[in-house]
Amino acid sequence: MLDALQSLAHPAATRRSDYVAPAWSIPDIRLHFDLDPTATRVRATLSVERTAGRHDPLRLDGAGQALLSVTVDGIATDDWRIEGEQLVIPLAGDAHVVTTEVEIAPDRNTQLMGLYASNGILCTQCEAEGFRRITYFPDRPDVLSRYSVTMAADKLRFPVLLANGDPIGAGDLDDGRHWAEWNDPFPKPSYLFALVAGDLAVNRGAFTTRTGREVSLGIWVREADLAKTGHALHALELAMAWDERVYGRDYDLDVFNIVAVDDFNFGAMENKGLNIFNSRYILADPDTATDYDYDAISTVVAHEYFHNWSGNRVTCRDWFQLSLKEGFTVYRDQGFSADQGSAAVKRIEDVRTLRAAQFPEDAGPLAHPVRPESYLEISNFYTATIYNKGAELIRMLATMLGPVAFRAGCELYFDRFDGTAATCEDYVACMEEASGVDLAQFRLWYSQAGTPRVSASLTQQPGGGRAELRLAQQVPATPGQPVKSPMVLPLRLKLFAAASGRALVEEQLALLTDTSETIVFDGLTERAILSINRGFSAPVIVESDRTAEELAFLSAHDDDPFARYEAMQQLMLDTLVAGAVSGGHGHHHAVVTAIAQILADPDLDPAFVAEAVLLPSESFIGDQMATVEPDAIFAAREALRTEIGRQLADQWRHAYDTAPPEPYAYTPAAKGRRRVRSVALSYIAASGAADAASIAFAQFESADNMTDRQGALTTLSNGTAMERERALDQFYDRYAGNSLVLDKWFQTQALATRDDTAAVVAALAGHPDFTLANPNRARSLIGAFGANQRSFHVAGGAGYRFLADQLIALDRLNPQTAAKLLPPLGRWRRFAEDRSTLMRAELERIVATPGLSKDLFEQASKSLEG
Ligand code: B3K
Ligand code: ZN
Repeated sequence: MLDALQSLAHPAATRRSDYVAPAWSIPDIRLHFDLDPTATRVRATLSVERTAGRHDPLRLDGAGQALLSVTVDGIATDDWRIEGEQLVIPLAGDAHVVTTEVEIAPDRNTQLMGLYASNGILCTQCEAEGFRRITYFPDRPDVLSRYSVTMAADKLRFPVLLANGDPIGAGDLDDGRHWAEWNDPFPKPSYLFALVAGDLAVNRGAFTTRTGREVSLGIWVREADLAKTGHALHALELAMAWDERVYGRDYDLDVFNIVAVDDFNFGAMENKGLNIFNSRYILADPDTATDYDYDAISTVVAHEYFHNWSGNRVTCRDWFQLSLKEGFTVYRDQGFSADQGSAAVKRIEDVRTLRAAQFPEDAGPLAHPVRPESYLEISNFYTATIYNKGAELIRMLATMLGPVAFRAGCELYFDRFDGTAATCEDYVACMEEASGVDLAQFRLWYSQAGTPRVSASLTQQPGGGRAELRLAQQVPATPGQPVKSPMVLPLRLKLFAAASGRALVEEQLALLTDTSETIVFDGLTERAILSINRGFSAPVIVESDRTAEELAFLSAHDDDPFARYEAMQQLMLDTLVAGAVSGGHGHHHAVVTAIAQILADPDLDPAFVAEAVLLPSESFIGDQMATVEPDAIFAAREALRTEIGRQLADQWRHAYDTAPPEPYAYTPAAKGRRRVRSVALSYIAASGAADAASIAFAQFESADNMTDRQGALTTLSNGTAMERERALDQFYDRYAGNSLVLDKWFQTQALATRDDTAAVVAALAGHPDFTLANPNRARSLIGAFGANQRSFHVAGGAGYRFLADQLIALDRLNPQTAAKLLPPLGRWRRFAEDRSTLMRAELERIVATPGLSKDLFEQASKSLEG
């Protein structure tokens, strides 16, 4: 008992350097489930084989289950012991058959890891370490086994029984129960195991692979939701074809099933042949899902499908290699989504996500390399660094190697490591071998945390002529990594002529490998303007000395859409930071002019326009400041929004009216028009126009789709007009009982830019529809509030107390989800003392809470130290 308490107080770290290959392999496992929500019996029969030269006993991980029996080679034994979370069985020979029987209670599983119940559906989540909550097994990704699964359940309550692989048989039993058998021929680690039992309806599709395999596709949901599955099914078919075409990867089983459940800790899970999804990434119709939701569904469906190769066929040796599958798969889903619409807008969105989620992580107490060195709880490492920065690493490889060598490297990797558990190093080595490019320095991207800062300064002789570009890099210190080496930074750059706007130096790829380097451009005939890190070719922060006039030029003339967007953002940021620091107006005029130019450019894609005219978020502005001043940032941003709204009042009206409501269609063009309208509406409101609320309310009432309805609701909910309450009430009544849409109702209010948002959020936590038991709902209120910089940091610390109270309560139910919501409190060092003291006190209160999970303990204690 004492041991257990001590280990809770100081959970032990797992270190990458401690990796030891498994002592036993488990070529085959047979599982039998007697399913029942209150008491499920699981019998696991393992064929175990000793690794040559090893003498260890068999160690099986297990947690939260009652062990009923152990047999070895068919004979019951009590020659076993429990050590911590392991069942240890001494075995004399080199090969045995070990059977355990356990009992678990899915309906009491609030962590949503292992086998649990979601609205009457029994389902599983095993990544990373959930399988040990189902049965005793070496729950590590480098033990690959062939799974054969039988299950029995009440036929009325659970008419559909699914597992990984192919269906083998099914039948009735005497007592109102029935059974099914599934077989997965591909050896897989335990984290990819899945099972579902429930009353589900299916939307079926079919896909024929290039090699002629007929694959039956199925999207399984509650009967009432069947009409909302068409978009996901279509996305799946597109993703299957794309992976064949772009990566040469075919699907390998006869069935591919997806099940949607309402209670899910994250987006979705790539279990072999049986993906399980958070219903928000499957269900869509125009009345309930926004364009953003539709896009996210395509992306997540594609992502999980792509894992069939990058993750399942080639898996990870240990969890430190997580980015091997996640970074690569994000890169693959980004490519897929870019191919479905505007690649430029997709790139802008991806960079915005990186800057919103990953840059702050890399600059804060939880910073870690893309391949971490240690963890207390692996669930805490499903981060923006592993996923999004990891994807940027793959993108840099593709940029540096070029498309042909990159594709050859991917094929080499898939072929060489098919059916095995690989490492990030294996991937890089394949890229090196296929391209002949030396990637020694590139490997630092896997081991060094922190976002590199690049300073770029172009000096030129007056009137044109020779120009020198001085580049210097600095990688900041991060927790545990005080000193860094220079990295290789692939920077796409181009020079434009200031007067004529023509290209002075065509785009080139510069590799910055030293701390500082100078690139010389001779014989330039005009004054040059620098366009750098085009396409965001390296995930770095560029600090350049370009003037407002030069940025305005690039925002109007750069031929790389990302660079154009970026110049605009920089211009806005400079203005906003200056405004937040001094209260002044900075370059308001330059920003307004640049926006006017974008609005007047008839050749631009509306979706790009909508992105380009959006101001940087409050938190991103804060990231640029030595000390974050939430109120000053908010004030500066509102002042600029008002100015843009007023000075361009006619243009916004024009943009709003020339894209009049049209019958809903989910096409890139219609999506772009909706996006522009919603931005225009928000600027009309920002201008203080007297009729803004009535325009928004009219849009709210007449909209035939959720994008327009929610756009109007957002505008109203940020304001104080009486239409706000009417719209919120109508929205609530209309969607009562639709939990995904009610999440939007909570989220919109938690993100509102009103003075009373902190109080509104606290009251909403007591709303009858609020529950911490459903992760989507918890995120929609608590997660959104943590992202609302000004309201979360309301003077006096009410926001901090609220978050800490909620996290402590949530931790008792669902540690993984609680830990994910902690980071806003961890940024305390970035704030002035009045706030940082209060934030730290809440972190200390969390750490001191008795019975805290490893998950929340790790995040909170590291946030205090880092
Ligand atoms: N691989 C899963 C994530 C599992 C998270 C576990 N804490 C989904 C995905 O990234 O595709
Ligand atoms: Zn993934």
